Amino acid sequence: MRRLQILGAVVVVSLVGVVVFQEYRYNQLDTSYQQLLSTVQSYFFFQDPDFLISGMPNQRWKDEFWNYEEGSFINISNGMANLRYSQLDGKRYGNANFLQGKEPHKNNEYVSLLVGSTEKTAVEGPCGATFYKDFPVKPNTYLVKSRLKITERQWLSNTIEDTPKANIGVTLFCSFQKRTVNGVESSDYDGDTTEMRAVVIDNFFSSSVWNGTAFAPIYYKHRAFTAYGVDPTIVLTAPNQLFELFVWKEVVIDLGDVIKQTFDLLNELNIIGITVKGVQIYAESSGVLIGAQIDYVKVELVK
Ligand SMILES: [Ca+2]
Repeated sequence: MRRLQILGAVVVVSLVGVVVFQEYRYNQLDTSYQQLLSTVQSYFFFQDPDFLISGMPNQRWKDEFWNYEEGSFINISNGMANLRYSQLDGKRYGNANFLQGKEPHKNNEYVSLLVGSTEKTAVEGPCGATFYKDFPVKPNTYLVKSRLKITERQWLSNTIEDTPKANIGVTLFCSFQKRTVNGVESSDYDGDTTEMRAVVIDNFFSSSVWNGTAFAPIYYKHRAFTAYGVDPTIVLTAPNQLFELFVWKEVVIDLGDVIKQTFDLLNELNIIGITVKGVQIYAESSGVLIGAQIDYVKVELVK
């Protein structure tokens, strides 16, 4: 009997030992995986995230309009980016935006994004930063932070769906890598709009809808085809989005989570990687006048 008890105790101790060892091994694996990732993984960073260089376009940001309408403007002065977009008839969307890097389908590039394994070592690189579905970035380690204020928001007209909307945000323009019968193929990012060549990720710092009498915040999380018709657009609102007028707020976007959600929403397309090649910071609307002042839009890598 006593012998059996001793045997039992030995078995239990051994099992606990195995479990503890496995746990240790996984932690070791996790640590070495993270160490490997920290040397191999490249990240993108913005140039002049604090808007210290005035004038438009300047050496860092390019101003653009999508469907320019009267009363819209873009400028950078005194360390602030100012955006105003007015869409009068509610029949389309448009925006006022700042671009850095490369847009799809255009075969043009303004100022390249910074790319590297840390912000300190990042350099201007035309290739962009690639993220793989099977090698996720740890949550809360790779963030976009923007301090901004809504300076104007005014209903102008109803839209076809009677949902006038206004958004302020940052878009990531990405090429993608896909698994096909021939192996892994990269998308022809510069190609025309006859087929899907990019993944567009819209992250809203603020998204609001006119409900007939007042604006209300909305939280988006879906896939659409809004940007170029052929390219899927992932639409996400920041969890701590800004809604109130005239109030400064720092909005935080977890890029690791955004990239994970992007792969989830593209699941059936066999996309295994995305390469961020360009970014756009914008105020967009349909049937609404929207204005914003942005103090900074920076990328933070917490290691
Ligand atoms: Ca600033």
